[in-house]
Amino acid sequence: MRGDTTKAPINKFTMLSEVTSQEIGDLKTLEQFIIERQEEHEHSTGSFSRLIRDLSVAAKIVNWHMRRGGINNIFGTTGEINVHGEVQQVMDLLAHKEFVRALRRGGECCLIGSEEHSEAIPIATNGDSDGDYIVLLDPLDGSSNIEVNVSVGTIFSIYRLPAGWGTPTVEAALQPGVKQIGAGYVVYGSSTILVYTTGHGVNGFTLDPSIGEFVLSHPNIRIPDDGKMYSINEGNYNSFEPGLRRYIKWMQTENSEQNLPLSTRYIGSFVADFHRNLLKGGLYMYPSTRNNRNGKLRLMYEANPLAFIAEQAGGGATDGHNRILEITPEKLHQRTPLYIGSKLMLDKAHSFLRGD
Ligand code: P6P
Repeated sequence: MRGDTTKAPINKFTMLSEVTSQEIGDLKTLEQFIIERQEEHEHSTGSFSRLIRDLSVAAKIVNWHMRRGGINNIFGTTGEINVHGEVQQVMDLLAHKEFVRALRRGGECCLIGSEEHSEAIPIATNGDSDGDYIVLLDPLDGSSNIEVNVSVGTIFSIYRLPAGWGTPTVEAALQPGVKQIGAGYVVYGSSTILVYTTGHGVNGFTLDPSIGEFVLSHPNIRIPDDGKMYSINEGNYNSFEPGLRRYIKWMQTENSEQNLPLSTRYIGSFVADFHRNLLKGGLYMYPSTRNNRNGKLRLMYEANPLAFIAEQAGGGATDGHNRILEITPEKLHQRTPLYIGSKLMLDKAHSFLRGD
């Protein structure tokens, strides 16, 4: 009704078409949010804010390619095998190049570690690397799912170049997860959402294609202490350690008093499984298996960044025994078993793994 002053308040379910131009101003973009929060970093010069902006620009470009992949025939494999002996997807390489390009242009980053590149990549501008930050990333996790239209994601981890280090080398990147100054992921799903933390809580931003901006949609995310879903590839059941097999069987028992059985939800895309568990409660597990004795997930650019987010949201992450963020890294691409998500589910898993 014209002039109706009883309009419902804007919330995350409000369609943009229902929002007047004045109300659009109520939406907070990622860039506005970053600038608002800038003073959280001592000695903040704005360079960290620009780094997050650079990552978000690359995410928008990857999203643009992704949404047309089937039309532009950029799905499928490159015919190459990546550094880990895995078949490389066209989109893996494209995402890697877009993030390297954005970080190189932004000038805030001095070194990149990428799942798609065997060696760390120094980012020297005008002959000298003047960036303060090291970015480790999985440009496109779960990419084998792309051509069947299943959600995939980008994961990034940010460290400061240690003071007085000199020329950045891969050793400068090999810092334990507790030294991260930022971490995040982008999930390219039914919508494209960027979630990140700088150690002051976790916030999520949904890409609004009509204005080309990530808009704050999930402020101060907290993971439920308990959950009703667990994520694991049960095809590997027979190679799991006995305590884990007992834990899985416990979750499958019929016991209404203990709200059992739980449900299993396993997308085969870590970022998608993690994002659902972060919002709804749950536990993702990728333990040691016959084909991956040290687990499959990489410590530096998969486990550490999402462990930082999980802990900042009130959850946790371990290798089944030790806190992920305290593992001292030895190699850029090293793997680790991973248990990550709701605190009470993680505690229960540890109890079974200890044989309590
Ligand atoms: P599996 C994708 O390759 C990935 O790294 C994660 O995103 C995913 O959770 C896992 O591997 C799936 O591995 O062995 O269960 O197919």
